[in-house]
Amino acid sequence: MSRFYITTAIDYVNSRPHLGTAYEKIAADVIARYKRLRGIETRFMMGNDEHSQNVFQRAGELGVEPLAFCDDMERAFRDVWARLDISFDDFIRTTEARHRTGVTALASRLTEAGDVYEGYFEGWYCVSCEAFKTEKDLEDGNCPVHRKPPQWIKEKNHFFRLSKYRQRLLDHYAAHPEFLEPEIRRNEMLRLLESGLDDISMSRTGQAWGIPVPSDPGSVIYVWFDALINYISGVGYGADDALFETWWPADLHVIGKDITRFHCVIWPAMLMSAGVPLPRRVFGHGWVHWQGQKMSKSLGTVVDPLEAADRLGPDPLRLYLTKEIAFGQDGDFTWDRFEERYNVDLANNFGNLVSRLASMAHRYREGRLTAPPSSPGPLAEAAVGAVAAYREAMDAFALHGGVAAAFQLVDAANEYIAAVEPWVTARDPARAAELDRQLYDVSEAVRIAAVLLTPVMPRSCREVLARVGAPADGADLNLDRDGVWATPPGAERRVVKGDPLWPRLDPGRAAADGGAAAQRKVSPPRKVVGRKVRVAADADTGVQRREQRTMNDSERRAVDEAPPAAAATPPLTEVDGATAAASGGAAAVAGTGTAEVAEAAHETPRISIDEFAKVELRVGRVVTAEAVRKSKKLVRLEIDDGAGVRQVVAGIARAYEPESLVGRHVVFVANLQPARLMGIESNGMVLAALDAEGQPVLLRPDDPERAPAGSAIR
Ligand code: ME8
Repeated sequence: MSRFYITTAIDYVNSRPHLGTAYEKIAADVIARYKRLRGIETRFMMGNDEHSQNVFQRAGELGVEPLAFCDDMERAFRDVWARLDISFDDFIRTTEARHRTGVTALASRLTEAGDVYEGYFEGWYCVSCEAFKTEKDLEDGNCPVHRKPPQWIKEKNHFFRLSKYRQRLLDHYAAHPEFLEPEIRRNEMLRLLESGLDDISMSRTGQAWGIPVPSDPGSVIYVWFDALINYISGVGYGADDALFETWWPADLHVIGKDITRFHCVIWPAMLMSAGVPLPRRVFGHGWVHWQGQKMSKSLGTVVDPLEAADRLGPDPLRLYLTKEIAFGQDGDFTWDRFEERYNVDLANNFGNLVSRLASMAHRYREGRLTAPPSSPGPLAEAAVGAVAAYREAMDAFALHGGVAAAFQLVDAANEYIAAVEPWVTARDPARAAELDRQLYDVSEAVRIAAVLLTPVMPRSCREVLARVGAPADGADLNLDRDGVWATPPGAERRVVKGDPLWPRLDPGRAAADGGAAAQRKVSPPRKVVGRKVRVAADADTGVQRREQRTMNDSERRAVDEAPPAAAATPPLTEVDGATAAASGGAAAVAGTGTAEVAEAAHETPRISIDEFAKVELRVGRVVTAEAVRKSKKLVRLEIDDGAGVRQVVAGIARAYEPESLVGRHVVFVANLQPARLMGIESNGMVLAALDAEGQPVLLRPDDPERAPAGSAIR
């Protein structure tokens, strides 16, 4: 069996993880889980970097022993990683005995190789970076990363002959172009190597917090030398040869771009000196930005990853970071964007697909789906394409591309439902096998999408797989076996209904509350400024020809389901004159319509244009639709009104399957006062014409591209 050893940077523990450091662990976790999904034996190691001066100082400020402080921080870090579902196999601390053994062994090898000598260092040192700086590294005298002045230090140090390895490093880069990715980082390192290398300090004097230099116990190993060695001490270097042989060289070091030089110049040179093979690859990811700056504890620009995970769940956070930030580049985090993507990708897209499938499977097949003996439909092809694109992207560490490929399949399944209209197929008993095929194919597409997304959203995908009747834990899945389209004739699947996996949020609320816990509710209608309906005063516009008419029996039944105490806002019934004439009338079939309508259309008094102008009519797009429980007529809709999403209850269930409504455009009254129907708040009224039987026929714009959600109607 092939193996994969993956590591992340080990974190300084002077403060808790933030979303930037968590991003790295999530990305590495996605890669590790993907490798396991591929059936590759994987070892994923992370850990804590404890011998930093910052850690020592922080412990001093708190009046505790540094080791006791590190013990506490380990618990805090492990807690965060557990809550983000980071599946590491090993967690190393640089204060552990196994690490000390590895550091001592490697430092001795460098000395034996003649690559260590004593000298004096005088220059700048940034404690936050734990790095020596030259004048040209500084910006206005400050460390460019931490935006504060470094310290000037002068001390006796042990030096490592880094300069000796310049050419060998260049040769290695030439022979192994894959050694450092992405390319921009490789080019940076090549420029650095080409400009020449100085020897570097590998020890600090006057400090007790650290691992003593073997030949000079009065000095400690410089924290970066110490830290880098974790990658080999974690797999038994200097202590357990069998373990070391099994796992080293590492297949991938995942690190932030700010520490590329340590990993791609100093670390390989140390290994060359010690005669240890180099890691196969290093990936230098970008930064998570917050308000235009690197998220950084020393800059104080941090978001707590637990707050983000608590708000919408760890999986939506993992998805956001993986999908929205091209791996290798910088990316922004904002609460608004996080919530927006949650709504778009999860509530409206993937989650909605799972709900639609479950409700159709139960409505038409009591939850049992059977694959019929006919050839697979077009979704099979979409799945094959998505799996191939996913593999290619994930193998190249283009995690965002892998997720996008999985979502292509989700989109294809939603489009397929819209195209084949299973609710129409279901009306014709002669098309039973076709309906079986349609539903089974959708369930298969959902299953495969869940398999592909398992590395990113392990918990949710487990739930999705259970709901589509293919229960499996991530650990049981194998891409070669489970990422293949399979609808063997006669195969059965039991689809399970459940609460929405990702209830839709009111977008825009997050920024306002500055990060409080999520309230999962649908928005009340928004006040739309400057978008009032204007009605042309021209008699030829048709406005004067529009009529109001009485509610017929069917409409009355619909609104009669409302509790008697419902608000009594007079609904205005209004449609385009031509449509109304062709379909025999027009009706308010929904919404706050619990009140009386003037009797007898022809006796209805005419209204002035000013009165009509009080009514705000708009185009909306149905985002979700579900039957209202215990009602034969009402459907609960969530409608994108161009400024947000509002809930409207409509009396159209006899004429429309809820699933058929998703994605379609409707015309609605936007400024009705809210009212309750069957206990559900309704914020507006959807308009429909009525056919000869009095059934509603929904209105929609002739060209939704030109009149999208939010367009005013005059
Ligand atoms: O550098 N966005 O530790 P650290 C993305 N102990 N990644 C970020 C980030 C951000 N805003 N901020 C930090 C150290 N990181 C050393 C590593 S390894 C032998 C020693 C990344 O706690 C950062 O680039 O400062 C690094 O890869 C990791 O988080 C830990 O940062």
